[in-house]
Amino acid sequence: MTDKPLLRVLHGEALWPPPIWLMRQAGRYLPEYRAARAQVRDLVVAFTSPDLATDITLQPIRRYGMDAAILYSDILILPWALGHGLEFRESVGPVMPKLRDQAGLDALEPAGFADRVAPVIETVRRVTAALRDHHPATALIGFAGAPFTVACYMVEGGGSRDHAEVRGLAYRDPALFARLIDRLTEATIDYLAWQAEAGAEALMLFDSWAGVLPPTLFAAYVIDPAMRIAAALRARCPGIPLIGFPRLAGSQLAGYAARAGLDAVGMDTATDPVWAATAIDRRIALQGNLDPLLLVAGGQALRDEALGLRGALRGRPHIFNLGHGIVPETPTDHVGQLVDLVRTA
Ligand code: 1CP
Repeated sequence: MTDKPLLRVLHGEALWPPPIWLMRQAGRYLPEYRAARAQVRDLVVAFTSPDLATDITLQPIRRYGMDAAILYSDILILPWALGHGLEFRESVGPVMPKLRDQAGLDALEPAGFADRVAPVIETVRRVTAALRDHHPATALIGFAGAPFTVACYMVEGGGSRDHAEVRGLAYRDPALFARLIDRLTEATIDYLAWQAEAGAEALMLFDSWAGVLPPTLFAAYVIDPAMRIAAALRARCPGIPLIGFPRLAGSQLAGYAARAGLDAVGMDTATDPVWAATAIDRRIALQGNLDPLLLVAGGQALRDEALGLRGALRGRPHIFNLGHGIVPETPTDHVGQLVDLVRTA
C-alpha cells in the first residue's frame, strides 16, 4: 500500500488536512514556465520534448511541494498523434482540420499512434523516477481528454463558444459521430494504459465540454465512454485510481459519478460541494473546486472560501483543487499561501 496522501484519498480515505494540487499548476503564471517556454515556441514540440516536459511538470512541485504532479502535456496530443493536424496559434488557441464526414474519420492514422506518443510516455517515465528520488510523497497523475471533449476540438476545428457544429453533427449523423467517439475511446484506453505502465499512479479524464450536452447525448457520449474506459483500464491496469471531470455537468454529475465506475469526480467552480457530498456516494472521492479567480484576488476572500470549502468536505474523501485551471494572472505568492492554508491543521 501507499503512503502518498493523494492515493490514500483515491482509495477512499478521508484525510485531514486534505491533499492538494491545482489544475494547470504548470503554466504561464510561473516565471520559470515562461522562461522554459521561451526556448521552445511551438507548444506541440514542448509537449513532445521529454527533457523540457519533465522539467515543467516538476516546476510547481519544486516550488510548492504539491501532493500531485500532473503530466505536462495537452488533451489535443491524442488527436495529433492519430494524425489529425494540430497547431497552437499565439492568442488564438488550438487550430485543427474540421472533421465532419467519413473521409475525415478515414484520414486518421491509428497505425502511427504509439510512435507519436512515445515521447510523452518517456516523460512519464522520467517524472516517475524524479519523484521517487526527490519528492516521494508526490503522486504522478497521467491524463487524457475524454472522447467527447476531444471530438469537440476535432469537429469544430479548434475552440468554440457554443459547440454548435459538434452538437449538429451528433444529431445529423449519429452513426458517424458514434464511430468517431468509438475510435477516440479505443485510443484513449491505450494511451492511458501506456501512461500507467510507465509509472503514472492515477489517471484523469478531462471532459471540459460535457456540460453543453442534453441528458440523452450526455449519457451516450460522456457517461458511456467513461464507463468503457474505466472498465478496460480496470482489466489492463488493476488498482490504478481513475478521476473523471465532466465540467459544467450540473446535476448530471451525480449520474456520471454513479454510473461511470471511477474512484473520484472533479467538481467545477459552479458545483455546490455540499450538494455533491450528499448526491454522490461516499466511496467516490470529490476533487475541487475553488474559483480560480479567488487565487488571483487573494486576501481574506481567498482565506474564507478556501477554509469554507475544506471544512464543508471534512470527513469525506476530498482532494483540494480549483474548479478549473489556474489563470495566467495568478500571483505566485497566492498559490503558496493557499497550499499552506489548506495544510494547516
Ligand atoms: O504556454 C502556453 O501558452 C500553454 C497553455 C497550455 C498549457 C499549460 C495549453 C494550451 N495546454 C497546457 C497544458 C495542459 N492542458 C495540461 C497540463 C497539466 C496542468 O494542468 O498543469 C492539461 C491537463 C491540459 C488540459 C486541457 N487542454 C484541457 C482540459 C482542461 C481544461 O482546461 O478545461 C483543454 C480544454 C485543453 C485545450 C487547450 N490547451 C491549450 C489551449 C489554449 C487550449 C484551448 C482552450 C479552449 O478551447 O478554450
